[in-house]
Amino acid sequence: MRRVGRTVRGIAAAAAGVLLGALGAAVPAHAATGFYACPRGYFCAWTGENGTGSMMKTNKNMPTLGAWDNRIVSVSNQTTSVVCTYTDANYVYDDGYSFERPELAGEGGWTGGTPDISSLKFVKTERECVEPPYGPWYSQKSGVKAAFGDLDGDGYADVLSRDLAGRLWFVPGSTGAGRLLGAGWNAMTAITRHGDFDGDGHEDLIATDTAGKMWLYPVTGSAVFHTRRLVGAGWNTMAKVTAVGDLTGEGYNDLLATDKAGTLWLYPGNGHGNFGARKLISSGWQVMTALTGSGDMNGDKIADFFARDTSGKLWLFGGKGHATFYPRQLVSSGWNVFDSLISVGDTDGDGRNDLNGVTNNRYVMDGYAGYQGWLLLYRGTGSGRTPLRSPVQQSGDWWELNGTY
Ligand SMILES: [Ca+2]
Ligand SMILES: [Ca+2]
Ligand SMILES: [Ca+2]
Ligand SMILES: [Ca+2]
Repeated sequence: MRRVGRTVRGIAAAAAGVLLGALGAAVPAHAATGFYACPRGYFCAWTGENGTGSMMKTNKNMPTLGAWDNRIVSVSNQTTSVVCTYTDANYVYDDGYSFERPELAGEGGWTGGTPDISSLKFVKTERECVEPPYGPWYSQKSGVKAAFGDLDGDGYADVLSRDLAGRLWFVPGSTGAGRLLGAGWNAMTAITRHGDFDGDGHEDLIATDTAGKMWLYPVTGSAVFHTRRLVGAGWNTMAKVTAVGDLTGEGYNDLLATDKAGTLWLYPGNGHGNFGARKLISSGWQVMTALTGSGDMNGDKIADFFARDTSGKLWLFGGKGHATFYPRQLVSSGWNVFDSLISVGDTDGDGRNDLNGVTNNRYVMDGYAGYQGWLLLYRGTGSGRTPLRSPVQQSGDWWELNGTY
């Protein structure tokens, strides 16, 4: 049975519909009647159940439905988009909304109960029925000029947000108004950034794809991406690739990578967008499920990083500046509730680096798990003894995204 395309998040639900399933038994798959009268490339609606009665078809957004207002009883989505339907005109969802995914092969459509649809629109991902396709990100202006995290150089730490359709969005901390950078980013296995790699003084993005290629995306000071450049191949032997700032003390930003055997390697940047001979740091890193290059967290101005293990413990690795580290230090437990750990420097404006995270469905509130999509801020203290304060919830509107960087 297909999944019902009627869910409402955080608002009152529309009148409950009745799901009749794929209906394949009632209507031969190729007969151009009922649901199957809907041509490819269109969203169709009928005044009767199961694709009966009068039919309308559209492939364009409809802020009002004219003669079809409050008359739609069944629908079929033969497009490749998600179609959002709203119980009010102009995509207003005060009284509810729902969505219809593209019908899969053999599926007919959806039959509802109350005919209450008054507007509809086509989107790529379900969250776009009611949210922007990126997470709501706002930061406070930092009094300290950031060496990383601020992609457009305005003093506000920024993020990159990937949606489920694979689009990557630049979200400036100053306004939260996202800008599309491009599509196809679901082919990337690692997306990471931490300062400048090619020597122009602006932070760059590094990504590795499923074929193992590593790409450098030079970014201008206004967060415009230049044409990407191939850095190297063979990175699909790595489980994780993370930009961490300067760990060698030579003044160039470096990468850390763990391979699938659990070895941690440091790739020293050369300041021209490439890397020197890698250096083995240690083994046993297969127990680490996340690495994030936080910048200096313990106040010695040398870059540090965090690692999370399979049990959910977060560890701080304090850099010594010569590709060596102080003994790891336990920060706290319970970090398995995060999908993304976000290190973009100072986000609350006090001049000290912070750590943000977006939760997965293990996050518990009021005794219940399932709170996926919450952004939490851990303010940095600048002290190695207790590097992070208790978390502060920022927003619950980060659901159904595909990573924050
Ligand atoms: Ca910025
Ligand atoms: Ca650069
Ligand atoms: Ca440090
Ligand atoms: Ca801070």
